[in-house]
Amino acid sequence: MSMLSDQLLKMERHNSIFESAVRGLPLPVCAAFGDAARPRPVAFAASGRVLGTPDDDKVLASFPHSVRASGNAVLVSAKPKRDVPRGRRVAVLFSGGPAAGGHNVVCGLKHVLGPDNALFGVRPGPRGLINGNLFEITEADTARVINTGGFDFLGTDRTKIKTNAQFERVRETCVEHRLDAIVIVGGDDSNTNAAVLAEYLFRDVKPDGSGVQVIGVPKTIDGDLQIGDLLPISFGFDTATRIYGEMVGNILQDMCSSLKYWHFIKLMGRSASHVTLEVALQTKPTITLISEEVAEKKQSLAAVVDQIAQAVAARAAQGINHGVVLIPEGLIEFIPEMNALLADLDDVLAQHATEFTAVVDAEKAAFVEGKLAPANARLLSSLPAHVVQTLLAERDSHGNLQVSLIPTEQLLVDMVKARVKLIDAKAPFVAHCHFLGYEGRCGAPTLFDGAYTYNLGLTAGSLILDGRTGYMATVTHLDRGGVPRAIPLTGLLNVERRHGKDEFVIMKALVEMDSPAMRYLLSRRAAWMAADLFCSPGPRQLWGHAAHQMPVSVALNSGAESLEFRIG
Ligand code: FBP
Repeated sequence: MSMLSDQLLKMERHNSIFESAVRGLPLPVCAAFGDAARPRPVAFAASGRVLGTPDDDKVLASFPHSVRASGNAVLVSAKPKRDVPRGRRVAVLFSGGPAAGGHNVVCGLKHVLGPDNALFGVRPGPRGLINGNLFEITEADTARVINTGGFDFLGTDRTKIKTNAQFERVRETCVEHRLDAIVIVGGDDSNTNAAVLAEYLFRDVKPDGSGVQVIGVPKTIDGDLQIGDLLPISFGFDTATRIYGEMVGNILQDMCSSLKYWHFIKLMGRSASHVTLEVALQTKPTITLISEEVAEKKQSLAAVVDQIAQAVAARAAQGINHGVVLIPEGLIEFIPEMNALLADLDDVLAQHATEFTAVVDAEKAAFVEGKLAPANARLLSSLPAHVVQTLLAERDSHGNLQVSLIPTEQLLVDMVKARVKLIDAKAPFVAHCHFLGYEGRCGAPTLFDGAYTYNLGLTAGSLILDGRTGYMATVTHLDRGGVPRAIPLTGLLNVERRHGKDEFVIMKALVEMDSPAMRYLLSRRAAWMAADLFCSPGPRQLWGHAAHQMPVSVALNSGAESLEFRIG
């Protein structure tokens, strides 16, 4: 066999030249954890901040143990942990969509728990916890997965632990595997589930009557799990937006080279438009739609279409027949008339679930239209069949509509084409559609995500060794060394009407119109539309000058002086 074919064979199973190199990438740690080569657990103390929501009374009634234990106090790393407990058995799982850096959370956990405690991986996600599918994670495992993208080491799923039977099965898993703690790496819904589980497992699980600790870790590429200065961003957002930023930069470069196409690019991000805002700040495209702005201005679908069509016609009048339009994945849900339709649909589908399942596919739309308010029924019947089909599709286990399946970009292109013809029949308009979604979730973490997640793992493990439960791990001051903290989950819970009933939820953080990042976009957007001022952020770097960047929107919103992050 030739040397080259031998080398190619060795690359199989995650051993490309790149993957082998990133395993050796050094990760900085917050000063609180001491030496990066041998990070030590830290103890926590109350920071003086207490969280709460208008629904505090209802939260106390449903989560009495957790609220009394934490007092909803935010914790901050205080000093190195003395008398580190031994023999702890900790399980970790991924929940929801994958995001870059999850493997480093596991590595941080394993390293801080040390050889005297055991870490178990749960496969896959909450379903694995219900089914008791656990295996012990070794040092060799962490050396293999560190700095690699995706969640493939453990897998993930979207099961919501909600029925009594499911809770009982989780308790059985804890007893069978003699667990002391569970770490749930997930988004807003999964961390809400972590709060519920922390209360359920608070006591009477182990033979001595004690409970099982539950700690959440904030993950989602959508960036909609943010809690002011306590949680500037969830992990995975930076990597995903840097991957999308590179691709959008390339398309902008092609647009300006070919000079004949409009590109409509939908970007992932189920509800909030953080991903689209970030990619716009990185690349400066022709048009950027922000769902929250559409909602605030109460724009109809026709108004959004008209806004784009007018821009197409205005540029055509200048002899410019190209452009790039960024579209947030969740746009449809923020257009007021569509939002009213979706809320009505959710209630109808929840109330008539059994009848709806029995109706044959071809008649499902007519069945639902008969039960909707007249205006909503009219709107539904005006939409293309493929869009209606997606709106009627099964929700995930958290009750979410699968917005990534709605072809908003194609819907807009069709409607803009028709509208441009009416404004200026001679204006050329040739458009391509793109959806940048799944390709951004599992890339190897940026240095920002890699370091952030490793320190989140160290923080989550320290919280466990410090005897805490019902908290979400966080690291603040990302441009000034990094400070490990803990956010009480019950201090974040609100009651929201979802799918026809009241539920406890951690509210999704939407793009705020008066946030510095949004204000910056608004201050430059007209100039980007008038002339092609775009830039190409290029491929993400793990070594060298361009590696030490944090997301532009995070830097702007946190008042940082530059894009440079600094941990350690
Ligand atoms: P999480 O909030 O669970 O991290 O998932 C985010 C996301 O990537 C959304 O941006 C997208 O709408 C959705 O997951 C797609 O879900 P699925 O992987 O089930 O298709």
